[in-house]
Amino acid sequence: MPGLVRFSVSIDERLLERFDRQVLEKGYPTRSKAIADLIRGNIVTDEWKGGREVAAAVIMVYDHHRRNLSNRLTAIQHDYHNLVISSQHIHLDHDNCLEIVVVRGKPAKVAELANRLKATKGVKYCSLAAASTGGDL
Ligand code: NI
Repeated sequence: MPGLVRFSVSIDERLLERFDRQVLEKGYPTRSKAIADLIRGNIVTDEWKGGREVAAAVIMVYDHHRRNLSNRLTAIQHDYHNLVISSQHIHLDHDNCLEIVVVRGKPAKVAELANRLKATKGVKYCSLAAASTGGDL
C-alpha cells in the first residue's frame, strides 16, 4: 500500500470556498478525501474512454406482465455471457421487476449490452452505472 503524500495547490480563492462548501454538503470528513475522489472519478472516466477493462452495473425496471420479456432480456444477456458476472432479479411489486446485471469487460461491449437491454420493448427504465475494476484507484 503506497503511503500518503502532502502537496500544495494554488487555486482561486472563491473556487476553493465553493469547493469547501461542497465538501461540507457532501459530508466528506476531509478536503483530501474529496480531492482524491475527484481524481479517481477522472481516472474512471479515462478508463471508459481509453477502452480498458471496466466494471459496471446495468439497472433495469420492466413490466412483469409483458409476454416473453423476461426471456428476451435473459437471451440478450446470454449473448454477452463473457461480460456478465451476475444478475439479480427483484420483484418490486405485482407489476414491476427490477434487474441488476453486473458486468466486466471492454467499455464498448458493456455499452452495447446496456443499449440492447434498454431498447427492448417493455423495459421502462435502463441505466448504466459506470464503475471500475479498481486496480488503478
Ligand atoms: Ni419479477
